[in-house]
Amino acid sequence: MNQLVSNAQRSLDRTAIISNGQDYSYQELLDASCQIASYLLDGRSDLQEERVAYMIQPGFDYVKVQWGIWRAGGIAVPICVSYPSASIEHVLDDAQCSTVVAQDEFLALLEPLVHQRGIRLLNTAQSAGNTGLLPQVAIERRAMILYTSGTTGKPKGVVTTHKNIEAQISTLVDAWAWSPDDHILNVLPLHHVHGIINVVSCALWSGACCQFVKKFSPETVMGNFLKGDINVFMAVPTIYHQLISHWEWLPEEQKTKISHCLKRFRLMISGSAALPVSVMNKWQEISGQTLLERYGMTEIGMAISNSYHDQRIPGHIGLPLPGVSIRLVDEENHSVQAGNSGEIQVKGNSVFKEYWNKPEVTTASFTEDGWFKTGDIAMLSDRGYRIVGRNSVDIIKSGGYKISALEIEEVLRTHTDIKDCAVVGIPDVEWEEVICAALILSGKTIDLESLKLWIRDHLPGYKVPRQYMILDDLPRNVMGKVTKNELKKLFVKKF
Ligand code: MCA
Ligand code: AMP
Repeated sequence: MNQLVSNAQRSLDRTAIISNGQDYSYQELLDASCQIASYLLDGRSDLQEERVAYMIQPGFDYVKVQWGIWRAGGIAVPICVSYPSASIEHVLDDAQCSTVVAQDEFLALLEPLVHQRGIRLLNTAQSAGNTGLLPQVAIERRAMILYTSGTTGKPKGVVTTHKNIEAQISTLVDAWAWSPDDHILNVLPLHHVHGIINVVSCALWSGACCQFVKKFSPETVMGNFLKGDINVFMAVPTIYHQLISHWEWLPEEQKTKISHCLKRFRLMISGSAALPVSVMNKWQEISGQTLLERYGMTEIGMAISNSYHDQRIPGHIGLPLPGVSIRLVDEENHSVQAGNSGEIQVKGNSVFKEYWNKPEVTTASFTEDGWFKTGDIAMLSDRGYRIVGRNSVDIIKSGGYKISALEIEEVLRTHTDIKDCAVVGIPDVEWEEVICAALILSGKTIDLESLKLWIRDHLPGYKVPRQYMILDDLPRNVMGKVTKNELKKLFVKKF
């Protein structure tokens, strides 16, 4: 049986989730997810790894559907709630989904898409009353597909099994000393590992309470902290940056109240992007909390973490988590000596099974002896691992999201006024990188305001370029390849 479900049976009366101002016990979560599972099965005995997509705001409904899919033997495919139609279509087609479960607010957007494809559309509100026998799902079976950007154009589906997910969760529960008395606030989107595994699943595995806000804002977060129940928080560096800016504008009395309340937290964690030392230090001043920085990736869950019990080193990501093997290698795949930089490669039960329907890409992402190649470059010293860069200039990190420059370029090139383009990320203290697009026009002019609206129909907001530059030609090397580092310099100079 799914370990999350069997753990929940030990905490039936405890509060599992708080969302929309309502408390839900573990018993209610088990009952509701059983009803969803039966509703999905509709008389069958097992979904046999059918892909079930779901578009649901963070909260109780999200978790009951995720657990319902797992309990029915399906593969859970979360869809980002801010995706435009084009991005949703990619997920539905690539994962070959048989069913979509959605809240009322998304039905109008989804109806034409599922209709064209003959996909079953279910409404979360209609599942009540169904219960039946649920299948035994072996832990080697596939459980989830998350879409992640890479160095190929469109996002790829990362498949994890129940066994991978259980390894990812249990390692963190031990390493970060989760307990049933914990109460965490989730502000993260639930189509990525950070929110799904580190926040929601670790809390529910531990019999703790997970509280949701629909969307992050510093005011909502601080307001919830001040109620005094929350004692664990996890976020990306951009969020800590925004919380700091908000705190700095508050009246002195309010600042003191918030700082006092933050000092009582058991644990605050930062990840998904490099935590600037200035943000770590400022947060320490405000909250008395030394942020625990850790490193992970959709394909591997969390791999490297600063210590819960010992010193946390600024600018460093720590040491491998228990059960995770790490090596740093040079371009010929030879291990590098301490003090030299190399690509991080990972092995362990938390490493994903495959990219959905992409056997060649899966094979190419592992070495012959089974190490997963992350594309991140790090260095090891007696202070732990430190990230020093990335293999590819085409991977951009902004707001904690991993974004493919190539995916944005492919979309821009379909615009009638654009002949060619190149997308880069330039450094920024709040967002880590800001997405910038250089355009070569097919005609004389382009209306940038209407381009910005047009692109929002094709990509979610977090993948939309923030700065544009019109050029006669892109900087290129003698081979004709665009020199993105030169382009970055042009943007840095201009903005
Ligand atoms: C939004 N804005 C931006 C960006 N996004 N500006 C520059 N770069 C961006 N990427 C601007 C908008 O233009 C707008 O400005 C203003 O910010 C607010 O926009 P909004 O869309 O409301 O932003 P937000 O919703 O407040 O988002 C900020 C956020 C969000 C909360 C930091 O990006 C977020 O939830 N990030 C977390 C992503 C995450 O969970 N990543 C984990 C994946 P204006 O008003 O002027 O238009 S990585 C992972 O899972 C691995 C395993 C790991 O290691 O964790
Ligand atoms: P994603 O594929 O969206 O899961 O993003 C994973 C990527 O985020 C990694 O490959 C790293 O490049 C980056 N990342 C995650 N945690 C950290 C961290 N603590 N410091 C620097 N980069 C990080």
